[in-house]
Amino acid sequence: EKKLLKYGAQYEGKRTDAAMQKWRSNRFGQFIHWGLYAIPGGEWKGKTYTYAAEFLKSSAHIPNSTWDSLQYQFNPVKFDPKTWAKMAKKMGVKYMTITTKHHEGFCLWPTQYTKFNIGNTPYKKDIIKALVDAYNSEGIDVNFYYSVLDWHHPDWRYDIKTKEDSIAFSRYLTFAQNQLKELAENYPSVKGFWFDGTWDQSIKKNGWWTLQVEQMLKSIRPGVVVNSRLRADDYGARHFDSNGKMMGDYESGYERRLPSPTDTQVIHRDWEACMTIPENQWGYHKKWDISYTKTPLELIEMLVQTTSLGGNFLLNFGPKPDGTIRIEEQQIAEHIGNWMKINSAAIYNAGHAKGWPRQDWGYFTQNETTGKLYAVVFNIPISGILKIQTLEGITISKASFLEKPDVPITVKEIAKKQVNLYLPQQSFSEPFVIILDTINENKNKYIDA
Ligand code: H79
Repeated sequence: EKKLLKYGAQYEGKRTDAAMQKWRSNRFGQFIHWGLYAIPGGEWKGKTYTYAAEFLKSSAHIPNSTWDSLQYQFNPVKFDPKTWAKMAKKMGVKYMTITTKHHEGFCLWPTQYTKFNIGNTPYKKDIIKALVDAYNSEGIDVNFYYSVLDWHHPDWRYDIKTKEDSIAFSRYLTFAQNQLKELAENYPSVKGFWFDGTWDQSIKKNGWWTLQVEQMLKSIRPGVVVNSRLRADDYGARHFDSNGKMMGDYESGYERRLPSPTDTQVIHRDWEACMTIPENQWGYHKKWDISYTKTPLELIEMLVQTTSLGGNFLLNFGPKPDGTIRIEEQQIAEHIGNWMKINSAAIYNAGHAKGWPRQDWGYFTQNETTGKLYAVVFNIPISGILKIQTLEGITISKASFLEKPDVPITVKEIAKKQVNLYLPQQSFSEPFVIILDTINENKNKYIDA
């Protein structure tokens, strides 16, 4: 039965306002994890730690005082925000999400609420402002990642077991709320907030605070988009409230994994998957090869699969302590960008192709405004014949390559709801897009009648 909730979902279904439509049409974003953890880069006292580099403080049991003194070494003298923004633009992302503060508690902006911030490093300058300005100049939206979990702040608690915990943690919640208000007020073009580190009992017991923060951000910046990970309800249910309704504006539970290509649940809501190139490294790790690293074509397929299921794909980069982006990440970005330059029509403002079944050769995406249908092909049969399973009453009138509209593709209906596309004899080195023109006989019949 339905529970009466004070702090549950605030609305049902997808948001339809312009800000949310922009967020959705972006589809491809760049995640950036940058903080003090970039300095040791997964190594401490000559030892390599293979777990996530941004967790080194925890993995190597480094005391606060030692870790916090990294602040006095943070000096990215080669940091040029314009270079980052240009690389992101070329890669084809429409938004970027930056760690304003990760679990370590170090703030990349000169916050007035803790001294543990960029203003008290040799570098001094506001990195968040530099990135917002540079990315916005390239037409890229900027969102703020904020870890509620904070290893530095003395008032952070994992659970509330005593009166003292409760007093300390309420001071912490005020601190975090002040910081978030400061971010929303000082960076007026911010388009979204991406919360993390909200899984502990202390937050689950304070669901009221998560709703208050969401409402505060939306009152300062109307239209701002907030992820489900922030939220907990009256009973400590997270992401989805105790009545099963999603909280926040989009589901953000897909971390280093995607929903299955046949998942029919996710298409009914907005969602985003965040992905690492290595197995599990978000911050910079000196050693690139301690785990499998995904290839550009694998990442492109993830982007397409995500788009085909109506989600956004947020691909992570971990810049070096000197302010540059490692060569391996630059090369991957370049490859993806070359692909996007040709094929992005199948990505931006595209989503789930309504009603179309999953196909062996790849994925359908569909433009959310025009309804135009794109077949993104990853697996070509040796026969050179793409078998398309169509829908009742839908005829494919024409098929053409997005990149080379003049190269003909023969279309033949071979049986009910089965169409063959005959590809030209040529080899392909990259996934490619075919635009399908369709005639909806159902619709025509309806109009005639
Ligand atoms: O910022 C990146 C990582 O550093 C961060 N999230 C991405 C975006 C991250 N923090 N923690 N983790 C990833 C892994 C933590 C997993 C656990 Fe749990 C937290 C295990 C137990 C508590 C969450 C809640 C997963 C299982 C239960």
